[in-house]
Amino acid sequence: MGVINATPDSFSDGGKFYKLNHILTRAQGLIAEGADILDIGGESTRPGAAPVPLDEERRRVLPALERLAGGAIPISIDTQKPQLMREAIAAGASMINDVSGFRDARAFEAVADADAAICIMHMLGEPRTMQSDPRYEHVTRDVRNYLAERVRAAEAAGIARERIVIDPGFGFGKTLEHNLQLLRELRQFSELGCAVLAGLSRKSMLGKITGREPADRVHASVAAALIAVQNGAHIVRVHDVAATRDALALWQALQQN
Ligand code: HH2
Repeated sequence: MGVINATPDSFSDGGKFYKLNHILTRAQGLIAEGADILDIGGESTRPGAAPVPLDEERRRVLPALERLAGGAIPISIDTQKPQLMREAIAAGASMINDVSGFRDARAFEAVADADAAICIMHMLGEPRTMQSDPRYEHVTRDVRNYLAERVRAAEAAGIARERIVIDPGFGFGKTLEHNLQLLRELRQFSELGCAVLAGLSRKSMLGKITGREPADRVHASVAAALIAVQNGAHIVRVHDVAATRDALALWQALQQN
């Protein structure tokens, strides 16, 4: 899954792909690099980010979605707003990716009648405060229990399990130790019977380990994606598609021979 941040303030690629023509060029580039899905988001979720009003978020993502939907690959829309979820599905989105785990009481309802996939991610608290002293009893068990409960709630709202992707939410209310433990124990999430998505690309945990800035975290990001796939991830959300594909091609070749 290739990332497109249609935002002026994302931590990872800081406003480079904000304008429609930049988004479309970026999309073409990621498709050429071999992305299987594109994830377009109009609201930065970096720690401390300010919320974006519906109108502004809509203006950032819908024109791009309208141009890209029905094209070479499926489009995912990264949003927490039920109204935008509905509009995105009507405009042809194949997946709704909600970093708040469909926390809004109207969120499951907004997607239930469609056949789009949904990605339920775990986040402790909210972006503004999530990195201030996050605590768990046992991070993998706690996040897994949360996701299991959200999957049950989604099914109760009429969303078939085949449509549901789960994501432990690396960096969302987690310390470096929490993130490392989740990566180490990622396979426990596949046991829930849903596809597992992992987003580690350029995140601050990689900065803490390598001492590098987001744009220079490509090598660590590729390693992280490879480890995630080895540990059972079905989808990896990445900024550097070509490099990740090459690493995964080697892993796949090993599986087949
Ligand atoms: N991470 C980010 C945003 N959306 N969605 C899922 N499912 N999983 C993730 O790990 C995830 C996500 C944050 O990364 P990025 O989009 O690069 O930055 P920003 O939120 O600052 O735009």
